[in-house]
Amino acid sequence: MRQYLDLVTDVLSGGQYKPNRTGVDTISAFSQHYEIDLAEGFPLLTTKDLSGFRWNSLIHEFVWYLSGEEHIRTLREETGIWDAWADEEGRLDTAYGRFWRRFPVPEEGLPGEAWPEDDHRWMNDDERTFDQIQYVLDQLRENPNSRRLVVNAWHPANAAVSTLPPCHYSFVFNAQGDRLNLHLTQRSGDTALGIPFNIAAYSLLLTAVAQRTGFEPGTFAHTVVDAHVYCGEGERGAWYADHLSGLQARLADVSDRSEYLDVRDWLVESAPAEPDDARDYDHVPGLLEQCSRTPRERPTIEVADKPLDELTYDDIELRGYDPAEGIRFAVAE
Ligand code: THF
Repeated sequence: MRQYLDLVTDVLSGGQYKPNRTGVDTISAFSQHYEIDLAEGFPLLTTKDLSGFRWNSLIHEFVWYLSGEEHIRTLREETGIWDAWADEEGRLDTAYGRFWRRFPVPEEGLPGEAWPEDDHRWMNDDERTFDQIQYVLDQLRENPNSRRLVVNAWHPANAAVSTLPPCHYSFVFNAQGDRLNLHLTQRSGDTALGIPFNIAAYSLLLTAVAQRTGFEPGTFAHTVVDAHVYCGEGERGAWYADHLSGLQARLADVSDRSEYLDVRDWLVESAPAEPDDARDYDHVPGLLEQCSRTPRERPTIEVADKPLDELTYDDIELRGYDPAEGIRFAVAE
């Protein structure tokens, strides 16, 4: 997919060196945006292999989002990708589904303020919470031209105290003719690891919601406010502070994909070794290799015809996926 490789090269070519809370430094760029037409196939990257254990993580994460759970006790039996941010009991502040399906509603508002009663159709039983996904599904059937089909995972008070507030925190469905589109806003995006997962998960959500409301899956649009590439810890990360302009001059001279490999080789020879050989916290070499690869034809996806809430791992089938080799990147915590 051209859009993803363009994002990678835009961040590397136009980004700035930026240390952050994780201790793994980044090359970071502001306000990146792209659009992917799902009519051209399902946007699972073909320039690296996301099948096997990665697909397993991705689909179980998707099912977990829809579950509305505020913990990862079920998810962590299938994948470890969220373990670092949960406590021992599996509780997690970044529980997307908790906010998608059970967004907290005040007990009572100020005089004149409108809030739903306990028995309102989108209020959950036995708690003052609101089901944003059910609201969207019902509105798309009853009022498809609505411009209020927003699902919001950002709760300001929770975000202020959370260990990791939601990264992809708000999305909007928008129907145009028989096509249903989705626009996702993300405050912070790990270009190598998280973004390929996010593209796939929200494209799957758009496909599943469109299928259930009588639309064709349309465009997935993605805005990433801080799009970054992790570039290593310690001396390795700090090396980029002084050498980013050299890297960017070399990237500006690339005229053919294969030359990204020359830039990678220069980098691997010039930069100090990573402190821990077992960890690939510097994502730049792997991403340069990925940029040297030509995107292949997109796969397609089949979602079983059953209610959204009943979907399980086995209900999502990927067809015709022929990716290049996988690439290892270590996740910064
Ligand atoms: N923190 C950082 N630094 N990057 C992220 O992508 C990220 N997330 C979530 C929360 N914090 C984050 C967690 N999601 C992988 C993928 C998604 C994650 C975390 C980690 C990951 O390591 N993917 C491997 C496969 C690992 C596996 O399947 O076990 C890969 O190669 O893709 C972004 O939402």
